[in-house]
Amino acid sequence: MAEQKGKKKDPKEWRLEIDAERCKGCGFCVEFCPKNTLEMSNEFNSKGYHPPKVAAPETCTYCDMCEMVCPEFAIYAVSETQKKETHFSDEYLRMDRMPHIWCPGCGIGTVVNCLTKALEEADIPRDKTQIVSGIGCSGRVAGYVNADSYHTTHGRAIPFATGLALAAPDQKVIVVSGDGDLTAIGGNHFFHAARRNANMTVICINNFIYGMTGGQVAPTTPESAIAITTPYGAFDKPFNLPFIADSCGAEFVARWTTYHVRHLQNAIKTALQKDGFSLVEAISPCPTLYGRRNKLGDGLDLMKFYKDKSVRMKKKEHTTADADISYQNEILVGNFVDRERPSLRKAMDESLKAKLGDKYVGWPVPG
Ligand SMILES: Cc1ncc(C[n+]2csc(CCOP(=O)(O)OP(=O)(O)O)c2C)c(N)n1
Ligand code: SF4
Ligand code: SF4
Repeated sequence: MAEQKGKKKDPKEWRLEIDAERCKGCGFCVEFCPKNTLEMSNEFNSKGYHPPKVAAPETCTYCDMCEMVCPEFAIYAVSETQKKETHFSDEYLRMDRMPHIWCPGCGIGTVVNCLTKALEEADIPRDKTQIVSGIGCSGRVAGYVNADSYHTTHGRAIPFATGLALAAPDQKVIVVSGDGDLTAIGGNHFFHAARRNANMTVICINNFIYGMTGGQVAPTTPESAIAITTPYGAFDKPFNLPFIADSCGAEFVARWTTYHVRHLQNAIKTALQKDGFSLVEAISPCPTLYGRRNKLGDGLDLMKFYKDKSVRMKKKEHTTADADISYQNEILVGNFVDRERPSLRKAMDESLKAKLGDKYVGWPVPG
């Protein structure tokens, strides 16, 4: 990928490529193109979806918005002079496993784009990247990333990642998992990893529901939302994940939605540059089990909702305590916390070195 970073792209050198067979017709690219370059075609691909088409190529500024937002990695800019022939995520993913399992209009693929772009921009090579996931639709991310990746047991991504980060300090350990996996069965681990400032970046894909198992209520389901286990509406107060991570002492805490692809990518990049515990919550559509059951429309409708209802955090006005989410109300987004404190590994090394002196053998272990 020899493309020059940060330079405005010359439209004469670039064109858009659409892989119609990869497309599941979600319409994200058409809706979120700032230049109205794209429109949905009337053609069907072999799976029965309508892919987009480039209706007005002369309007395209090659801003990459469509490439970032497309959860199927199906639309991308190419340039012979800039030697870019594939989607930017191709390098980081096991493309032989595509199409992925995620439903049309699911936001998980969009979060994956933000992660791969952040890895590229943070200059973290694939052989220094460790991806750990738990179980769930979001938990399947580990299987698609073309790096060392681990699909662990339900709720146990964080303890697995803690061991990995302590044993291999030269690696960047990244947990990508769902809100149910991380904060219900895995909740205890989540608090303690933040408290201990364990060396990892956690990306929590929060779709407000247990997706993979059929739409049961989760600790993040907003009050009154319908889930299969709360047919008259959820009645528990949901977790405010940024507030929990902040209170436990995380070094970096952010929340964005899959509509905010640039901010999400930048937040992940900042998180990756932290040594200790960082949390990026990515609010993401689950049209199949949250959207449909609550009659909120498809993935595109949920994305439009994020666009309309997201409120940027203002440092002077808001803290993470204001980041509660209630049903169909405003969603506070932003980079909430950025602080420095010794990571788990540093604290452990310093404490043991002070107690044991030369008897303490740190990493790398000689021989
Ligand atoms: C010990 C155990 N309990 C329950 C399950 C069933 N299970 C698998 S995924 C899942 C929920 C996943 O929800 P979430 O983490 O929100 O991810 P999503 O599917 O929404 O991305 C559950 C309950 C399991 N696999 N193992
Ligand atoms: S690159 Fe940007 S301007 Fe061009 S079609 Fe995609 S979103 Fe629109
Ligand atoms: S069930 Fe929901 S979270 Fe799972 S792939 Fe489908 S839309 Fe995505």
